[in-house]
Amino acid sequence: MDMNAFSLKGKVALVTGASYGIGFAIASAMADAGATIVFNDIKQELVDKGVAAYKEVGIEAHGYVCDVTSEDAVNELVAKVEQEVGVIDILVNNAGIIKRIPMLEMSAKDFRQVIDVDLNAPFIVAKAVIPSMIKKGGGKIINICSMMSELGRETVSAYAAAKGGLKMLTKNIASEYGQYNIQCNGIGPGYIATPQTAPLREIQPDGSKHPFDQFILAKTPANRWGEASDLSGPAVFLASSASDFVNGHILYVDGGILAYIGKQP
Ligand code: NAP
Ligand code: GCO
Repeated sequence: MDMNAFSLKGKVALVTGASYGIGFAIASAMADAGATIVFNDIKQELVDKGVAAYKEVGIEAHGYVCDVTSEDAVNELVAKVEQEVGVIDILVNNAGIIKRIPMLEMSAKDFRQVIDVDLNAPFIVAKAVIPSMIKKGGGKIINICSMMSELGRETVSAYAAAKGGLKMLTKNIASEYGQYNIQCNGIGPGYIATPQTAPLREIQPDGSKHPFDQFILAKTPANRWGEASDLSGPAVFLASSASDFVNGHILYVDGGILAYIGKQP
């Protein structure tokens, strides 16, 4: 096999919400594989911090301020990137939020905000990049799904609804645009140590692990939280020509959580 199939040399990758966290790790890995990195964040301050963080690891990333829930802002971003950097070959819909609120206490406004960022925005950004991908002869779209694309749990109704919908949006984009050599797949991370999950890992006042931390370790055969870098290889694979016949697939990178009933107490 020609291992160059895993190269992203000459490709432009847009990773949304990638100043830090999972997006930063995925973008850095794609840069290591040869891609030119474009990322966005909501605030200029975070974009500047992100550009500096990429520079620290030797990556000249192109950072833009853009709220992915705004269709006008996203269309403006894509036009600017195409002008200043080049046509987007790889899109990673990574930007996301979570609100952990029991459903009966959750306002419709809060529910809608999570759906807006985690489901509507991936639709908006994919819709903005697909026309140029078609013109160019193909492209790669990777949606960052979740364990909650398959499972529910208390307090995450909006997030689970969004990530379940994102799984099906992934399959639908694959179905509708596969004929144009566009592959759309998902990555479903397990529990990854990032700012988003920091509240679930806080050390308790008595110095013990957070109950949720203990719960997740018992549910994970790998017996550890994932690191954002655990997603690097899967992301490069799905962004490369090595996965040209993989379409509509959700690749779970979860240490085995979805396969495991959980450790007997
Ligand atoms: P994170 O640390 O909270 O980072 C999320 C990123 O998205 C931040 O850079 C944030 O920017 C950005 N963002 C949020 N709303 C945005 C908007 N409207 N427009 C543009 N950027 C926006 O989260 P993470 O843990 O890295 O997660 C990244 C993705 O992986 C999310 O989709 C998440 O649902 C998913 N995921 C995470 C885990 C996990 O265990 N961590 C597991 C499965 C899936 P600001 O800082 O400006 O808000
Ligand atoms: C939660 C966590 C999870 C992770 C991730 C798991 O509160 O349950 O935040 O939702 O973020 O999505 O795959």
